[in-house]
Amino acid sequence: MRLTLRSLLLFPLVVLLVQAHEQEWWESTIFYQIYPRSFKDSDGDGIGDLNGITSSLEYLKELGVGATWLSPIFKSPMYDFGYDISDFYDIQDEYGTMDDFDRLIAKANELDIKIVLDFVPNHGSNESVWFEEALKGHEKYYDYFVWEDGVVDENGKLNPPNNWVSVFRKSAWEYREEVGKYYFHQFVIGQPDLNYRNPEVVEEMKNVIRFWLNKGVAGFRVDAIAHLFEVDKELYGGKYPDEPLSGNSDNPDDYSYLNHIYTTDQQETFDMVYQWREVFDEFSKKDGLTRVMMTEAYSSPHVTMKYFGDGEREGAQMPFNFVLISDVNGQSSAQEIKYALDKFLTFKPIDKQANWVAGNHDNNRVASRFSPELVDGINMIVLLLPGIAVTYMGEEIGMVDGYVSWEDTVDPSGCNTDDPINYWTASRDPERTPFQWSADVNAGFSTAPKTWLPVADGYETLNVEVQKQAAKSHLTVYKTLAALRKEAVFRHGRYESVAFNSDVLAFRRWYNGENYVVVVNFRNNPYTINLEYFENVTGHLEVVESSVLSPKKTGDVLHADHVHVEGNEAFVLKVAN
Ligand SMILES: *[C@@H]1O[C@H](CO)[C@@H](O)[C@H](O)[C@H]1NC(C)=O
Ligand SMILES: *[C@@H]1O[C@H](CO)[C@@H](O)[C@H](O)[C@H]1NC(C)=O
Ligand SMILES: [Ca+2]
Ligand SMILES: [Ca+2]
Repeated sequence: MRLTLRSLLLFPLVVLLVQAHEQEWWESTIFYQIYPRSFKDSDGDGIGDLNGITSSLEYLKELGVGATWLSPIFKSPMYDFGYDISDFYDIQDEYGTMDDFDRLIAKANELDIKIVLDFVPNHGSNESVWFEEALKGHEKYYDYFVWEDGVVDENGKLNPPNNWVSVFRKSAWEYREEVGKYYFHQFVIGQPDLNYRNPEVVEEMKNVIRFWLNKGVAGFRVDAIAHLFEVDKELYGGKYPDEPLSGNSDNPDDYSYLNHIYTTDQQETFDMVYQWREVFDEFSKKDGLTRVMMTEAYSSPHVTMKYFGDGEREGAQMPFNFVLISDVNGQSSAQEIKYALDKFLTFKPIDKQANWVAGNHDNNRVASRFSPELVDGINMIVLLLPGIAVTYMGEEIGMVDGYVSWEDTVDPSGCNTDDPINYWTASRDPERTPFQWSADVNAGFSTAPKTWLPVADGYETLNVEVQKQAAKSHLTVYKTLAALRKEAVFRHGRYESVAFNSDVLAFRRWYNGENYVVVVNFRNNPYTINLEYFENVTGHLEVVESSVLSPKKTGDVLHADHVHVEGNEAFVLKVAN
């Protein structure tokens, strides 16, 4: 029997109806991250906006994506491009109006695409009403922030309260004459930390969650969660203690200079996540739709797993699994990649779902961190491993990091290096360049004379339109994978993997007699491998999909005992039996 893709797609549906347990919407979908500033500009000011997103939702539907999470769209002076929120209950003008937002939700509902927003609980903005009122001595709002007295040295000079350093370098304390105190900011100066030891802050931020859930959002991605609580200074005589030196840097301005034992991963943070989950569940109980929480923390597996819950209380459904970003890159061997992939699966609670994230607005793009040839291979891993897939916009077409000159650099993480030569190692602008829709001016992103960040070189050939028309492209491969992962074998099937050598990784998914093998070669060396290593993988294997440069075509038949793998090739095989 010659298996066609169509029969592959239809047959397991029958099995699914008979055997599979119900999965909720979020368990089997792809979450597509949109960085709104760079996705689609509807009014020609060079900045992406809500109407741009609304008009592009059909594209997400075509991709096979069921949910999108949007980086912040709230009112902000933009010192950290929207992660410094001055009004948590309103939309930033340049992104649109509340009516635009309501239209976005309506259109998304029509297309059955869930909208997830970014919740930025750790800090507000120094240009918010809350902070302005605090500076005026309004007690309620003064207590919304974290204040501390400075330390006067022997020369009579006022210094910050302690050695704490901002993630974006230099002291995490900023003096305000109005109140004669320093406020604490884990990120930029414009992002004063909120004081979670104040119950009014806790309630206010729960109200923020309620406000947007009431507007119809399906959940939140929670920003910078590890930084939520600082140590309780009452345990240290009422003064925040210095953090110990890490030995990893000689420069006291560097974040890596200290071990952040008092400003990250505090126990109270997990409790707050569980409290937020209770708020989510208030809504789920009302209408039966589960609201999803994803938490952003680049932590050890032990710490990451605490976000799921503590066995009694539930937390986030998706503590982000960043191994493909933080543990491996284009230099990694197949063994190291296997080790990284196994990590989350090994540590996660047995009844929870894994999730896979290979890119986001804070990290270099897959094509740049690995290589352009590996884009399809990484997408196969993200979309076909057990668990939830997360795709950063542009990874489906293999966008590369854009070149952004020092003069054009706007990301505070780049600017704060004060280093016109090496700024690019810290800047996040390269992965935030405008989405590449077409070969038109500004890659079809905007009609403006100048866009907020320059469009990446090469967009004339690397864009959605070109890849849609191509017989085979990253985009067509991605769509096949997105369809494939809807099958029972990828939703419910078991998983095993092996590094055949330092370059080639293969994994198998199987369920109810269905049997698939995915092979990724991370180097430009060809091999012949024997896939009979895997139990029940024998005889004929049919090619279901292969990477763009692969000579293998869908429908080609291979023999399990000698499968030739080209350099940098990746493919999905189905055991034909
Ligand atoms: C807020 O902080 C930013 C730095 O992040 C600074 O440039 C700006 O002047 C501050 N605004 C006020 C009103 O203090
Ligand atoms: C191999 O196939 C047999 C027969 O279909 C099945 O009973 C067994 O569970 C399979 N084993 C694995 C590891 O897939
Ligand atoms: Ca715009
Ligand atoms: Ca904090």
